[in-house]
Amino acid sequence: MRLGSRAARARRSAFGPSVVSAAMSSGNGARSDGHEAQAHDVVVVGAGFAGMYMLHKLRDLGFDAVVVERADDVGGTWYWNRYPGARCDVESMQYSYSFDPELEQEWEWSERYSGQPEILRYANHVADKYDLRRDIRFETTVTAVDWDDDARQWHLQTDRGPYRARFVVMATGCLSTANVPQFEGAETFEGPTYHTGRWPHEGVDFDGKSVAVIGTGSSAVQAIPVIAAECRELTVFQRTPNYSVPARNQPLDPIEKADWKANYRELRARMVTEPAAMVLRLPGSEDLAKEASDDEFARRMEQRWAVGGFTFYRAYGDIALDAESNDRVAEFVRRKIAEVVHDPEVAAKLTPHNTIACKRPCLDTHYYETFNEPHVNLVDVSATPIERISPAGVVVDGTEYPVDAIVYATGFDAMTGTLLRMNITGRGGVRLADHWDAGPRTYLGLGVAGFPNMFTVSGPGSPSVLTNMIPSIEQHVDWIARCLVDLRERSTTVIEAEPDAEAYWVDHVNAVADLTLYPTCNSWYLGANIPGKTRVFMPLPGFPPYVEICEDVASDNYRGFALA
Ligand code: N01
Repeated sequence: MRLGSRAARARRSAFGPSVVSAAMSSGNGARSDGHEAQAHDVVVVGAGFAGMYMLHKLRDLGFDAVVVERADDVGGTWYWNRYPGARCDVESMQYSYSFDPELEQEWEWSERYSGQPEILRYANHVADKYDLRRDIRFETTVTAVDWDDDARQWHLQTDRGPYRARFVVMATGCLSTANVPQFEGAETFEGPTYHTGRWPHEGVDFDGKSVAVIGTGSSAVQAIPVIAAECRELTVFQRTPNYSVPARNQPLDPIEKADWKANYRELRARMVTEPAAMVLRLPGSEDLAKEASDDEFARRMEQRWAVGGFTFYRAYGDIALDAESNDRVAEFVRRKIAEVVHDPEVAAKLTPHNTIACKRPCLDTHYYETFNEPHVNLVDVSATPIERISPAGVVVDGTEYPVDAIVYATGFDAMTGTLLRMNITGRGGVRLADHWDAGPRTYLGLGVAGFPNMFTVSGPGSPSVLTNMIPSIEQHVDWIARCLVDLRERSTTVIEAEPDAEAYWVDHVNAVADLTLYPTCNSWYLGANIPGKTRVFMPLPGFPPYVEICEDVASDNYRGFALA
């Protein structure tokens, strides 16, 4: 068992003293609020999979790093999203860290796709194994982050006192700020309300209750069948119908698990050459859907529908690129919905007509089937939005739907929400909120011009949410760690994305996205789910070429970054 390097344990600071009084340093911009600022080489914000690995890596490299985390334990996404049915839709043998062969050999996944409790147990195992908690400050919320140009360091204010550091790493997750729509009268509702991304830890009992679920995204698609199995009556309020493909979850076959473990190094290496950083059960094809004969098309799609999972979307190479091919695949799913759902009126309401997979694709277990249950109702709010929430329930078009509890499965202020809420101010007092007024601007999704020494893990402009998140996180953490070591070796104290490089990268992300069908839907990828948010396609499609670009930039003396 590795507990981090001796140098790290000795808390040797690579860049300066470990604890400095904020009062003493008020001349260089530290807030003098009476608290002693803890000084570190690096402050990492967030103790999810990104923050945990970042801390482990930095310690091993001899940096003095600390993580601040608003929750009372590790896990990030998997700490907060405890709603019924919460499960990862990346297969468990691949949704795990690769950095330590011992870890991947000793951990036992039980299902093809792990449920939230198992993933959270894994996060806790990692925290224990590498003794991470001693450098994580839990229940600590960052309230302001200010760059001090004279001292070349960041000052962080938290609700538990100030910190200062040469570098900050934002490991804050892409989907970590809940979106709760401001429905009129919401506060008057007399029953309990829940957001899927803020689920109570003690669990919720829906037995005998009448429950409303608002939303039909990935969270709702997972939660609806499980809530329906528990409650007396379920009413789903759907604004946009969603395409979903069967996950085909099942206990993990011991032979398959053993095979992965025996070949993990080779398979991990293969994963990062795949478009979404995951190896699929059937290989992706470059054939064009629109050119396939009817028989061949039906055979191939049926096969992938039966196998389940994201392999469905790689049946042809042009599904995300060509409207005609996309619609052919969409029509296949529409026919499946009509086959599964007994009531034609309900089936029609559940049937999407937009581009398939331009919103985040959903995988399900009995989602459409659930609407055949006599106690499950579907209310279409596409034409007549939810009017208000009354003390007794949800009101649409003058009709009140009385319920005992409301579940908001209404998603997140994705990719930028958490960063912007931290009040980050860069060089010259420029606020990140102003710099990103017309949408997020980054270089490689790693750095922001005017915000020196601040790194974002899986930030906007990187493939992040379009991939298996853990390999993407590892790639970013490894890149940042290598960069910090390079800076230390060269006695360089400041690295900052150049405005030209950032402008080039923003154009590049947009140009790549415009080659795809992604921008054709009102998705959270575009910020379209949040009223007033600027619509810009935020993640970069194309994981493997991106990894090469990052490597190339680092090898070329951090091309596009100014070093001082
Ligand atoms: O959120 P969403 P999510 N009135 O934004 C509706 C990841 N994830 O939490 O489509 C009525 O997708 C909204 O309607 P519309 C994954 O990346 C992964 O479900 O905007 N409805 C939509 O139906 C995913 O994409 C996993 O018209 C309103 C829903 O709420 C991301 O998290 C599991 C409304 C929100 O859907 C977010 O998924 C779960 C309003 N005013 C999540 N406002 C797995 O790994 C919003 N809606 C399996």
